[in-house]
Amino acid sequence: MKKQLLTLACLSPLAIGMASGASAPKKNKKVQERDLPNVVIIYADDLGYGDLECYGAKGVETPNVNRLASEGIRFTNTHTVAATSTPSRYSLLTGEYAWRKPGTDVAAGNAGMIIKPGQYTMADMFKHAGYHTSAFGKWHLGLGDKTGEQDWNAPLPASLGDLGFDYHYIMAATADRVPCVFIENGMVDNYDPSAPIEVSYKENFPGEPTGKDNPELLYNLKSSHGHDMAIVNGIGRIGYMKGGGKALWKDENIADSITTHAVDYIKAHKDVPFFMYFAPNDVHVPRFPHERFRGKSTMGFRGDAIAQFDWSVGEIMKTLEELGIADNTLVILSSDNGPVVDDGYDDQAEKLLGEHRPTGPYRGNKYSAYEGGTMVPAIVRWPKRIHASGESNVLMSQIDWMASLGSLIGAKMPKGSAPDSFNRLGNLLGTDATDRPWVVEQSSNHVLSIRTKDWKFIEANDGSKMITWGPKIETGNNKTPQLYRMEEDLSEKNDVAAQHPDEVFAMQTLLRKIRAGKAQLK
Ligand code: NG6
Ligand code: CA
Repeated sequence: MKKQLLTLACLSPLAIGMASGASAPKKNKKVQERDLPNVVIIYADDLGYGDLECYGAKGVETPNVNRLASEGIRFTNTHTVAATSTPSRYSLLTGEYAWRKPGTDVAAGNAGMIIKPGQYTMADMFKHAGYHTSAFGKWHLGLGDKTGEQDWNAPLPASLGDLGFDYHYIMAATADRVPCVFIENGMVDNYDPSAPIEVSYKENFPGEPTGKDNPELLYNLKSSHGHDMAIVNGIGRIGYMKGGGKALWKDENIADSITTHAVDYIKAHKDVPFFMYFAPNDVHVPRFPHERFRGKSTMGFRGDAIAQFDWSVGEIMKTLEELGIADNTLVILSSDNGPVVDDGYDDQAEKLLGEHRPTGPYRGNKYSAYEGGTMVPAIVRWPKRIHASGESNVLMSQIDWMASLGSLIGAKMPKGSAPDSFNRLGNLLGTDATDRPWVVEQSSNHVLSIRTKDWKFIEANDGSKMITWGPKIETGNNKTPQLYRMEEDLSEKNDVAAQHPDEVFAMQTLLRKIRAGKAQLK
């Protein structure tokens, strides 16, 4: 590859721009452009394996994602680490299985930082390799140094800047959790001094309405389960909140806000290598897409949110193309966990589903130990290196993306960092079709499964068969270990554990080794 020295000093700060409030890249003499690509990870929320047109979606068009797939590689056997957001994101960004680390379950909006500043993150990795680094959209990994003690009216004492991100414009947790404001570089964006912000996950603030007591105020979306605490923008939330004023988001504008900031960031950093973690809110609840996407699908707001997600992808790609940097930008598109249809709001998603199958052929959903919980779409495009467009059914886990990208950019990973992440760059770039020998999947109640190309093993657990607190979802729990033959039984219908005791034993032994951190990949 051509090696060229890039002197950042010659770039004028104005050229780099501050349009999105992003800080200008620091002058760093060590920064060399080794013809390395920009790296953009587009990480959707709750987008299922079957939710994109190029993965068989019905009733919604996703032309921008389809194009990405047709110009790159469409993966058909990619797994998240967990069936919910916080643990999946933790694992993606640290290369450590979340189940090794207490406190990585679905986080409240006032959780303190789950990744500690001393921990080596994917952002650190890119930053140390000379990249400018950024995060947009859903965070859900805690902010500030202490849970519940953040002062949202002042700069947060700890935020993404301490984890290697040079710039961030994020939501603290999810759209259904307070605080309902964007955070830019550790401070509430568009802060309104006339409406100081208070947040509690324990008790309401005197005089504030709640979804539970004032359902008549839920003028935008009613809740189907939970989501009955603070009311913001006519929608019930998880957690209590007071104030916010003009800083409060309007759900219909979330995709626009996130996408616009990301586009501005790309424009401002077109001349330096950048890493962007772009994490849209779509298609997580509350689904309340902008008017211009309403009716774009036959499925109501859930399908319309998929169309909105596709639009965001299109804006990012269009920007890269217009700036002439798309060819040398590695774009990875995926999701944080499987899909859920009714996740607590009365948005008619179930009624209007029609023939659409959010999990494709897979059983279970978000939260579940079945494949529907962790099987997700994955698309990789990098015209400069990936010429053959096509499809790959290589068995892949997101846990490996940190080490793989590290290898691509020649990162020096400190000892002990990304302990569960293996360099499988060839899988990602389509030059090596060797399957990962196994991947581990974590359900929402911490049941671990092992998936190989041929088998699926779910460890024994005596929890309930169905989620007990709202969504009508099979957990995958069973008092005895389950074993499925994935080649002939994609939808995990026939448990063959009793017929294959040796295989069950082998899987249990392997899982024990993995838990002990002693399972190496061959
Ligand atoms: C659940 C929420 C659900 C969603 C999920 C986390 C209720 C009733 N349900 O507890 O709506 O927020 O947590 O989703 O509160 S995730 O994709 O961020 O992991
Ligand atoms: Ca999610």
